[in-house]
Amino acid sequence: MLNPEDLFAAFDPSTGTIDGRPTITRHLSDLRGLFLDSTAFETAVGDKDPVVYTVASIDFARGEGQLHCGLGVINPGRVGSEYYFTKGHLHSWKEAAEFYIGLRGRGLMILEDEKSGESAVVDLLPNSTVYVPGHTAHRTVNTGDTPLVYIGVYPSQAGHDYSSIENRNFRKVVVEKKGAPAVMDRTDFSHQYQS
Ligand code: PAN
Ligand code: ZN
Repeated sequence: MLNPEDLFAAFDPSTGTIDGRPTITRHLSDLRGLFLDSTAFETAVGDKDPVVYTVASIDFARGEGQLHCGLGVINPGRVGSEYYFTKGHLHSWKEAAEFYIGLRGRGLMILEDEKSGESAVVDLLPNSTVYVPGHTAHRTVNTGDTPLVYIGVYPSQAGHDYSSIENRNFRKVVVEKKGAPAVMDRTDFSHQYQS
């Protein structure tokens, strides 16, 4: 059925909402265990447990060949020197690729091949796209001082597998160094925070 009311969706990049569609909110406490500095993390969670990001989604059509999309907004912020980021995931249907489209702010995507472990860190900027191939874990990082706003478009059957990332995390971290974002290997950092 080509019902214009179903096919059209208005979104607001300043609120991160899509009219009539659900939004999920991730607070800092939802990201426990993923940041390098657990002491800085607990201090930052504090009483207020700030919102790190929201995702509004359109999942109107389901089934083979159908698409879903998410409007993501990551607030600016850091835990210690590490910039705010999304949980990160693989798609449950491993073959599922995804297009990210940058709308506002500036950030990076950390991509990691699930088999080889090869990493790539790619700019996510307004008026640009990032292609996430299948079998690739992906995390989005806000390296700016304004909200990072983007859309992700993916097969309706993709699904989200968070558990492998929660267990092993990404090999690359994005930290502030002398006022600018720097991409480092996690292994170069983790020893600093082991008690
Ligand atoms: C995106 C992500 C969004 C939030 O819509 O779901 O950036 O990241 P997490 O799902 O890792 O919390 C996407 O990649 N969908 O497949
Ligand atoms: Zn995805």
